[in-house]
Amino acid sequence: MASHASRLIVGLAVLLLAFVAVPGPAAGADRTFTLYGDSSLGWGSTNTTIGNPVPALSVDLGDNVTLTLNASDGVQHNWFIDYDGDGNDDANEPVSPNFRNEQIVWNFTADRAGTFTYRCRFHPTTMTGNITIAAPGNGTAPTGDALPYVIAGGLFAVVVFIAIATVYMRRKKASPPPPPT
Ligand SMILES: [Cu+2]
Repeated sequence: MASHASRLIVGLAVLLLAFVAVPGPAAGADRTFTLYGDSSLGWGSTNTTIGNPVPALSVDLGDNVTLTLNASDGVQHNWFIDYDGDGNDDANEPVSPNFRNEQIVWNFTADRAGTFTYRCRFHPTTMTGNITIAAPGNGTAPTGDALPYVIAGGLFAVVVFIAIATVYMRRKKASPPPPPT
């Protein structure tokens, strides 16, 4: 029976090591934005604040960006990042499906650093905004994003340590007295 507690301690230790070995959010963070589109007014973060160009979006390189796209003006729209600035959605640019009088949820990976114009392919001059994709190390955002994970990791390590110590102490208390010699 003693090996049961030992195995539990080893298991917790492995769990702790595995967690410590993970260096925070190395892959991109999840970012979400909601946009409302209108062919004559532009984009807005709410359906009463639509303008052109507005609003500006900021993410980090490698982020998984989820957009909730809305339109209710009766015409087709899409959303794309005009990486090369030619006004067209190209094969190597993030391009959403078309949407009309509906809400769609679509995601892409921010795979190029810089500040770009996002547009609608059907209204490329009246529906525009800026998106900044920050490269690692050139801004404060990555540090700010990582901080909660670092704190959570530290707290988790403390909890695991207390759990291991508790199991160990209980095991010692429960041990039968040594057999008479
Ligand atoms: Cu449009």
